[in-house]
Amino acid sequence: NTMLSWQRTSFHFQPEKNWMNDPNGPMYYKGWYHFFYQYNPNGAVWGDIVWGHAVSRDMIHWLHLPLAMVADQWYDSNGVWTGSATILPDGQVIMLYTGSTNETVQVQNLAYPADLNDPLLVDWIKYPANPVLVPPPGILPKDFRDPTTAWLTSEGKWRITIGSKINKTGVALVYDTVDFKTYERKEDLLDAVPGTGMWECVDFFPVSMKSENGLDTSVNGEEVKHVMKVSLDDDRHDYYSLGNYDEKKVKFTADDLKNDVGIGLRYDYGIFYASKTFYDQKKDRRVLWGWIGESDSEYADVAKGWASVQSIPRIVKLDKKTGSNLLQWPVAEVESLRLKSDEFKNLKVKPGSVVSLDIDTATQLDILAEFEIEKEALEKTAHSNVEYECSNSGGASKRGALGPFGLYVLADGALSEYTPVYFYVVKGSDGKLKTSFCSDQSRSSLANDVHKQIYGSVVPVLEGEKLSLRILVDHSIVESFAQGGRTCITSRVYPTRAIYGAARLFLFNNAIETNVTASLKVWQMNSAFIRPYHPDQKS
Ligand code: DQQ
Repeated sequence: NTMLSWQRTSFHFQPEKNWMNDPNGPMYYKGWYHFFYQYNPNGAVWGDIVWGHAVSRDMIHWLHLPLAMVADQWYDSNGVWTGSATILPDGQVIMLYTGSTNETVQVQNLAYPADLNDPLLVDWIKYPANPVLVPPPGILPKDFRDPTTAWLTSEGKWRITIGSKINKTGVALVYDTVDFKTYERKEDLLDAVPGTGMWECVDFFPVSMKSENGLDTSVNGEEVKHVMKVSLDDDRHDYYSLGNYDEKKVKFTADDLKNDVGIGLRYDYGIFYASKTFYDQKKDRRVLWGWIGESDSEYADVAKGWASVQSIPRIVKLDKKTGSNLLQWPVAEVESLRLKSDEFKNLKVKPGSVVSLDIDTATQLDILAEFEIEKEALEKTAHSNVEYECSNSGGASKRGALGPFGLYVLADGALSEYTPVYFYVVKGSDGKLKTSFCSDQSRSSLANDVHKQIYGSVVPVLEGEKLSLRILVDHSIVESFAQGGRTCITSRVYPTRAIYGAARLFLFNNAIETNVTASLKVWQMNSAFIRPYHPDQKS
C-alpha cells in the first residue's frame, strides 16, 4: 500500500513486511552483528511467531537472512518466543528461548548453530531432548518465559534468570547449569516486587563504576553495579533498577527501594518494550535493543502491511555523575549516515515565539541542541510547589514561567501538524530547579486513529550543565535523549502533511518569563541499506 509508504522508516531496522516484536539473542559473532526478532511471517499483527534473523557489520546496514527458527516442534508449535544468546569461552553459541507448546504451556528450549564456522549462523538446530525446563511447582503454565543470557558463578556454573509472577508479585526465577541441558533450580528469587505483575524479558547485567566500557555479563566485583530490567506485561513499559548482586544469596538488591525495578526508572518514557542488552566484545560496550511498536490502529498496520521498528541500538552505561541512573546513547555507527549539516549558534527565542529553521528536508535528521534560560529570569521567577508532569500538564502549548521550550519536529509550514520535544523547568519551593523532558503527540497528526499522548519524565540537570538534547527523526519515529541520555523518549508519529519535502523543523519557546538561547547542529541523515541477502553478493 503506497498510500502510507511515507511512514516507513529509512534507517531503523525493520523486516521487509509484516509484524515484528521483541529483539532476540543479539550478539557479535565472527565479524557480524546478529539480530533475531519475534516475527509473524503471515501478517502485520501479532501471531504465528517465529524468529527472524538479520546480520550487519555495523548495526545500521542490514542483510535479511532466512528465518532462524520456525514453530515446527510440539514444544514450540504455538510460538517460538523470546530468548537470549550466550557465547561460551570455547566459542560455542547457546540459544535459550521460550516455546509455547501444543498445549500453550511455556517451556524453555535450547538451540545452537548447525555450523560454528559459518559467520552468518544461517542454520539452527533445536536440541532433540527439548524442552530443557518446564514451569516449576507454584508457577502457572503461562507465566514462565524469556530466559536471559547466562553468566558464570564463582563455582564455574552458568546461571540464568526467567521472569514470572506469583499472585501479583513479579519475580525472577534462577537456575544454574553446566551444560544448558539440565538445570538446578535455586529456591531464592533473584528479585521480587509486589504489585508489578508478570515480568517479561528480564535482563540482568553489570555496569562499571569506573570505566566507560561495557562489561561482559559474567563480570562482578567491587567496581561493578548490577542492572535489573523487567518489562511489565501490565503496563507495557521497561523499568530498570541499579543495585547490588549477591551471588551467594542469589539476590539483587536495589540501591534505592523507591526505584525498585518495576516501579521507578524507565529506559524510555515513550514506546519502548521487551528490550535486551548484549556485550559487544568487538567494541567493548554494552548495547541495548528495544522494540518500538506502533501507536496507530491495527487497521492502519494491516493497510500498510507492516508493524513495528527497532530502536537505533543504544550504548548503556552508568551515569557516573549522578550515580543513580543509566545513560543511553545511539551507537556511534549511526553517525556514518550523517550527510550535510546546518549549524545555528546562539539563537534568541523570545517568550511565545516560534522560529523556523532553514534546513533542506526534515524527515531524516540527527539533531543536537543546547538551550539556556536567562539568569535574571531564573532569579526573578516565583517558587512553585506544584509538581510538573509531562503527561498531564497540558503539553507544549500550556505556558509556564520557565517552559516549555524546545523543538517542533515533523512539522508542516502551517503548523497544522507538529511534534514538540521540549524542556519544562520549575523552581521548587526549596528554590531548586526541577527539569522535565517531554514529547507531545497531541498535534502530531491530523489523523484521528492514532494515539496522541504526551510522554516524558524528570531529567537530572547538574550544577553548571546546559540543557541538551539529541533527536533522531526518521519519518514516523522520533527518538529523543536529554542530558546525554539520562532521560529518553521514543515516539511514533503519523503526520499526513508534514511528510517528504513538506516536513520542517522549528524552535519554540512557550515560557512566559524568559528568553531562551538555543544552539543547534542538524544533520540530514542518509538511508541505511536494509535488504535481503543474496549469497553471491559482495558485502
Ligand atoms: N513477547 C514474546 C514473549 C514475551 C513477549 C512473545 C514480550 O516471549 O514475553 O512474542 O513482548
